[in-house]
Amino acid sequence: MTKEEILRILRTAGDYVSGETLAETLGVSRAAVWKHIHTLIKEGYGIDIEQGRGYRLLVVPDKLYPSEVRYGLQAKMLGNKVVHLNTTGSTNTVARQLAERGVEEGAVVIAENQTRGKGRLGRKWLTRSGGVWMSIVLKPNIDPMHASSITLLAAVSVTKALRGAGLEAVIKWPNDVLVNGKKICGILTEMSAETDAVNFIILGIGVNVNNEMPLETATTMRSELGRKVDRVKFVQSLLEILEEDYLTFKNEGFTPILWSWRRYSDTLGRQVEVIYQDEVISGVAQDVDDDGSLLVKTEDGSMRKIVSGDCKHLKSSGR
Ligand code: BT5
Repeated sequence: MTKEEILRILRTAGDYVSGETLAETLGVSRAAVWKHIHTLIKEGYGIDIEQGRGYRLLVVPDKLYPSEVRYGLQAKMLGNKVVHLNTTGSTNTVARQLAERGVEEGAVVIAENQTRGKGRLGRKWLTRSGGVWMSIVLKPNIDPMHASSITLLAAVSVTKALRGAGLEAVIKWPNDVLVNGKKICGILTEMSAETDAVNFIILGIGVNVNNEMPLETATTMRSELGRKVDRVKFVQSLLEILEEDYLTFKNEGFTPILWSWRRYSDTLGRQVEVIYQDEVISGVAQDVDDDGSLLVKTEDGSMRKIVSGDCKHLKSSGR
């Protein structure tokens, strides 16, 4: 895309580049170059225009534009296409529409804000600008019964990315990532499947980054680190880690992911209370099974396998 190309040239040059050079390099007219420059300025890029010298990039906006996310991104498959929206209902819904129209695996939908952010089981996900709200289209060749592996995998990748940014992130089964006991990230995987095959999975990830978050149970990267975070760098590192974990999953299966999950888990070894289909199951969280189910040892000594549910940590694991 010419606009992205212009940005790439201006970034690499770090100096003025004439309209003529841009036009020649890209094989378009100078008027077309000017049109793209105008759009970039409208999008918030600070570009100095000097007669006789050309254009110089001075300021990049704090937006998760495809041209930012894809610039220097090491992931090959994830982010091969990035759709950016200033505001939308839910990025999961947009990603689903793209997947239904046959978009390639790895497409990412990112919004600066959502008006109807979705949590699990019809719950709401609070969205404020300054966070990372994105959905990724995946097409794993797995049994639909094993789709929840993707949720656990994503929790591992987000935890690694947060740790890379300097935060002591841990996982609460099944899909929450916590820092200092507060939720910093939620994951919502939605699936389209036949009886024995997955058509696609929409992996929705919400991370509180620089945004405000009024919930007492929630925290943000900014408030934990005491400084603003470079969202583009964070998204890039997340996509790169996620791609690596996803390839491991495809090549070696779920076992290595599960070991990482166990290492980062704050749930295992704890006294928990899990709400599962109108039933409250209390006991000690013993392990996760190879389909991502939680194994809870109840007071009468029996072991319960919980496929999905809401988990409350009761006592410290002492870990
Ligand atoms: C989740 O649901 O944690 C899944 C959240 C997925 C959000 C992403 S954002 C991009 C993509 N597009 C979407 O529309 N969704 C995905 P659940 O486990 O049901 O947790 C929901 C609960 O978390 C709520 O009931 C609140 O208690 C709490 N919550 C809501 N917003 C939050 C936030 N921003 N940060 C932390 N906790 C939040």
